[in-house]
Amino acid sequence: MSEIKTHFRSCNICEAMCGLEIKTQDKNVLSIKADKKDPFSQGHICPKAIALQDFYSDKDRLKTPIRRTENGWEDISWQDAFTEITAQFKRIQNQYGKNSLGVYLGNPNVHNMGSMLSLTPFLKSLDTINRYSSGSTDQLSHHVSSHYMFGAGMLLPIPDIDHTDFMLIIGANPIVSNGSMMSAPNVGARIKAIQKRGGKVVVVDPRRTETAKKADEHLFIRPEKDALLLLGLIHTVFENKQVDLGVLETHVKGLEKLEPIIAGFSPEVVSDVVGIDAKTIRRLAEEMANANSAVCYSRMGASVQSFGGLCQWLINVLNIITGNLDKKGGAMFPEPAFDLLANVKKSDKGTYGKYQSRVRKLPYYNNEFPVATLADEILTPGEGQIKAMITIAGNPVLSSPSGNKLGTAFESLDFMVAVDIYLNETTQYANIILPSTTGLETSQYDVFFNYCAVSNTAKYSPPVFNKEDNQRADWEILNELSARMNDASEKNYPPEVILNFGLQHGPYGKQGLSLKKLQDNPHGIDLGPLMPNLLKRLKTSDDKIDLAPQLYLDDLPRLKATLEKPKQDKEYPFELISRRVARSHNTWTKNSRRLVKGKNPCTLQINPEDAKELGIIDGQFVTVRSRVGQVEIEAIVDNDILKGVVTMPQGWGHNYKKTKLSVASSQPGVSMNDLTDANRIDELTGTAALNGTAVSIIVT
Ligand SMILES: Nc1nc2c(c(=O)[nH]1)N[C@H]1C(S)=C(S)[C@@H](COP(=O)(O)OP(=O)(O)OC[C@H]3O[C@@H](n4cnc5c(=O)[nH]c(N)nc54)[C@H](O)[C@@H]3O)O[C@H]1N2
Ligand SMILES: Nc1nc2c(c(=O)[nH]1)N[C@H]1C(S)=C(S)[C@@H](COP(=O)(O)OP(=O)(O)OC[C@H]3O[C@@H](n4cnc5c(=O)[nH]c(N)nc54)[C@H](O)[C@@H]3O)O[C@H]1N2
Ligand code: SF4
Ligand SMILES: [Mo]
Repeated sequence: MSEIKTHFRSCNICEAMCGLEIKTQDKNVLSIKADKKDPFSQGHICPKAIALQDFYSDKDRLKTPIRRTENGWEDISWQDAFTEITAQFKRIQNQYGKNSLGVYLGNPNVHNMGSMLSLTPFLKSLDTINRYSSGSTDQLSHHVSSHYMFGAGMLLPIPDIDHTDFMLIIGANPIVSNGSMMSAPNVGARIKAIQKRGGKVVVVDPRRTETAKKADEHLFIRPEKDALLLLGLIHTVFENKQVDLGVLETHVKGLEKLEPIIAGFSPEVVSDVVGIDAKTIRRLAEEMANANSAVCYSRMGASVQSFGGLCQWLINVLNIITGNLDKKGGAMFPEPAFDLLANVKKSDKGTYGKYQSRVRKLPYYNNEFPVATLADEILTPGEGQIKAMITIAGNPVLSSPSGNKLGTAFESLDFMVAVDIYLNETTQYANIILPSTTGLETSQYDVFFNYCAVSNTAKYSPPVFNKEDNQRADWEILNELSARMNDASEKNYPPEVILNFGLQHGPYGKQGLSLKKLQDNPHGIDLGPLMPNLLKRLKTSDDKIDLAPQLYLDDLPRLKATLEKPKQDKEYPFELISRRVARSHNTWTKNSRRLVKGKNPCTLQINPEDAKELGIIDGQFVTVRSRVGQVEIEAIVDNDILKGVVTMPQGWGHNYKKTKLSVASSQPGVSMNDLTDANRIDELTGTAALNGTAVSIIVT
């Protein structure tokens, strides 16, 4: 036995980036605990962190490339795998055109420094416009509003939760999710601190969530009505003559366009449809406008629904007109040490709206098409049809709308590759799977989520365990594929080289920040609280913040139409929304026995009045049916969910026979994305409308 070693690193499962203290001996993990000296997480971790050990030692995890044959999967060498993949991609692109190759990037890419720093040249080497990612089931509408209002999709306004006096949380459950587009370990303590300093937290959600229970006030809202609520709030601020742009006064344009358009959305007009009375909407607007500092913050419930684009715009508008943008305690802009905006030019329109998708004419934002139309692009014949795919760290068969149908589409491809750690619901359709190192075997600096962080810090984590000779990191796989697609002998730079260059040339480079400095400070370095900085960082060509970009104004009639009293949908009378649970992360963590032990949380929550009307008792199995599919699931009768709404967790459905997930498949649950409809999208941004699916409940 050799000596016991202590390692410090950031957890890279979710965006909270918690500092971990990991003790190892030889190839074994002895313990994973919170690193109390991490300046960002200050001793917080959640139950998922210990699963890093389980992923490391998971016997189901793939370690060598495998190829699907008529007799099942066989091991192949890395060389043979790379040779076959590039030959097939080139053959298909020669025969059917460059865009016949599609690529889907999943969420773990964003939590992986190597991938983040290798993807741009890799995607270029594929030379296809057919790019897709989990972004269009997630935060896309945030980037779109940042792009149109501030000039760059990565200028993301983040709630200054540690200094605010009033926090309005719409459609987010950070106590469980640990914050999203708000990297903030220990949200519970931060909410308590708001209350302790005399502030107030209000949660707006169709479910009385774990976060709502810690807040000062919870307001039930009907699904997908948040944009109307926001207009009611903005209307009130105008009517009360409380518009106050603060220091941004001379840098804001479009205010005059707002007043006339909000005229039709008074609290009295929207109240019935939203499900919150007009008096409360008025009070909320007043509380926000009167607070010393205030911030409206929203996430999945307000972005991944039919009006996600409008919601993110209106939230920015509300924060701006109450004087809370780029202000302490309001919505602020983190300034990360590795600067992704360094090369973004002012007036750079990027690829926003540059193309439309072939089949459904959906917009191309953030260099990609919406995943809601990926199956159409694979299944619809004609020039530009996708014939080959590569998925990288993604499981869209479980994560995207009508996911099971996307599986059928993958099955019809000429050739498919997956870069992944498991043989799972998506990768089962691949011809070749390239397994990468993961978690404790990788180095990490968070290139993306420092843009969402509630304070500025920097931390580098070397791998805890060296990879085995035959293993490859994601970035090595991507760089090898790029070189071969380009017929080049030179490879891209390794991530550490790019990171070091970026740190030295970034905003803290002059103060001596470098990779070496981070290596010398293994707990991470505190770079200070969020500071007002928008005016020096704005990327709009006229240096103005655009309060009323035309594309949002053009989308308002679609919202206005929903004010007509919605007819009761007799066939599908319930609205299905998603929820997250504490001991799971999206679709891929359920092969950890420690995370899934106990009662399966994949249940349908239904309001007691609805249950009574349908004759459903707690624990009974029911069929949930939507226009596109159906699942059987255990019903839990629960007062925390609004009448007429039902909720189930996202990320389940490990019931496919051809996967290799022995733990996950022993407790499979069902996939809510067999119910969500790829044709339901936010028409403005193309984001999937995963919340608000019309369903019926059938007692079996
Ligand atoms: N109904 C509904 N659907 C949703 C959501 C919802 O709220 N409701 N949420 C959406 C959101 S926010 C997101 S982000 C998406 C996520 O959508 P996806 O990104 O498609 O799904 P993940 O579960 O993150 O899949 C991650 C994949 O990466 C693999 N993997 C894990 N670690 C590594 C690694 O280190 N390297 C490599 N190469 N592979 C790895 C896993 O095995 C898995 O196959 O789901 C979305 N889908
Ligand atoms: N434990 C755990 N943590 C995670 C993840 C995980 O899978 N598990 N996934 C991570 C990822 S990838 C992400 S993107 C984040 C997401 O982080 P969050 O957005 O904070 O998490 P969700 O649970 O999706 O919260 C969405 C909330 O919106 C509500 N909602 C649904 N529809 C509507 C609506 O129409 N209007 C309103 N106002 N509310 C609505 C739901 O009831 C739910 O409470 O979580 C991250 N953290
Ligand atoms: S909150 Fe997120 S980053 Fe922190 S320990 Fe849990 S999974 Fe890891
Ligand atoms: Mo996400």
